[in-house]
Amino acid sequence: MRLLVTGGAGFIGANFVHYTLREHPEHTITVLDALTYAGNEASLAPVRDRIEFVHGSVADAALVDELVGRSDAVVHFAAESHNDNSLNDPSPFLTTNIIGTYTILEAVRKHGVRLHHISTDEVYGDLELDDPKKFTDQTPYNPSSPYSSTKAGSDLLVRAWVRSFGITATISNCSNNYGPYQHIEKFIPRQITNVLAGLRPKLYGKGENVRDWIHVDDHNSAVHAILEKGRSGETYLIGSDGEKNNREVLSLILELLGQPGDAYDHVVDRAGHDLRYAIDASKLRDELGWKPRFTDFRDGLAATVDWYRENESWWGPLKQQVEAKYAAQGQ
Ligand code: NAD
Ligand code: TDX
Repeated sequence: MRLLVTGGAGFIGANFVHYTLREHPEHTITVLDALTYAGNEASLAPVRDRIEFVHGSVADAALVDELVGRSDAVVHFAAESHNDNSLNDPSPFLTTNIIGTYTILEAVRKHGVRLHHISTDEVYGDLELDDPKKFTDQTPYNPSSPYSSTKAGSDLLVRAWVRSFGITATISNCSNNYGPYQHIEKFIPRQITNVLAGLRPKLYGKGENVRDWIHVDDHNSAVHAILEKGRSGETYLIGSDGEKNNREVLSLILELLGQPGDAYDHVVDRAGHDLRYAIDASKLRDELGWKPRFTDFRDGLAATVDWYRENESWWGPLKQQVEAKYAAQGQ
C-alpha cells in the first residue's frame, strides 16, 4: 500500500515509520508533518532516503487533497498532543485536531481512500483508583481537558463521516506510550533527561495518578493489525495491561539511573488532572489476534533510559526551553 502518515516526525508517528519499514517493507510511505515544536526531522534521519517527506499542515486542504489522492490509506497521527500545553493555549488544538481531521476526512471521502484515525483513551475521561471497570469501545465519551475534548471531537467526526458518507475508516484509542523519540515535555522522558542533566525529577501532586503504559512498538503493531484486518466503522482500544501510578514509574526511573528513591520534587498539580486510565483490549486481542511483545515494563523502560542516555544530541537542544516553560508554571 501507498501509506500517507500524518505526524510522522512526532513520537509515535516516527516510530510507526521505522516499524513499518522494518516489518512491512512492502508499503511505501509519504510523511506529512508541519514540524511544530513537537516534530523533529532528526527522528526520521536514519530512513530519510526510504520515504517521501512533505513539510505542511493537515489543515491545508489543497495539499492534503493532492497527497490523499495518490495514497491507498492514510494513518492519521498528526495532533497537538500535550495536555499541559492545551491548558495554556487551546487554540492550536482546535485547528490541528478538529479542523485538521475534518480536512483529512473530506479528502478521503472525495478520493475513496481508507483512513485509520489514531486517538487516545483520554476521550473516556478517568476512572476511580478502585474501580474494577476498564475502558471499552462502549464506554461513553467524557473528556476532561482541551486536548482530550478535541481528540474526542475528531473521533466523532470520523464516526459521522463513516455513517453519513460511507467512508472506509477505523479508529484506535490507545493508552500512554513510552519509548524512543518521545518529546521531553512528556512524563517519562522529562524525568529521565532531568536526571541525565543533573536536575531533580518533578512529580505532579501526590503522584497517585495511574496511567496504563504501553511500548510504542506494541501500539504500532496493533495499528498494523487494524490496517490489515480491522472492520470499517469500528473502534479498537489498544493497551497492554500496564497500569502503574506515577510514583511507581518515577521510582523505577530513579533506580535504573542509580539515584536515591527520594531524589525528586513534588510540584504543583495539573489542573483537572485525570486520576486513572485503564484499557480493556480484549476486542483487539480476540477479533484481530493482536498481542503485545513488550510485556516487561522494567525491560522496556531500561531500554528507553539507554536510548536517552545515548541520544543527548536529539534532546539536549530542547531541554533548557522545556524546563523554563515548566518552571514558569511552578512545575
Ligand atoms: P507528538 O506531539 O510527539 O507528535 C505530533 C506530530 O504531529 C509532530 O511531528 C508535529 O509536528 C505534527 N503536527 C502537529 N500539528 C500538525 C499539523 N497541523 N499538520 C501536520 N503535522 C502536525 O505526538 P505523539 O505522542 O506522537 O501522538 C501522536 C498521536 O497519537 C496523536 O494523535 C495523539 O493524540 C495520539 N496518542 C498519543 C499517545 C501518547 O501516549 N503519546 C497515546 C494515545 C494516543
Ligand atoms: O513532569 C511531569 N510530572 C508528572 O507527574 C509530567 C510532564 C507529567 N506528570 C504526570 C501527569 C500524568 O499523570 O505524569 C502523567 C503522564 O503525563 P503526560 O506524559 O503529560 O501524559 P498524559 O497527560 O497522561 O497524556 C499522554 O497519554 C495520552 C499523552 O501525552 C497524550 O497525547 C495521550 O493521548
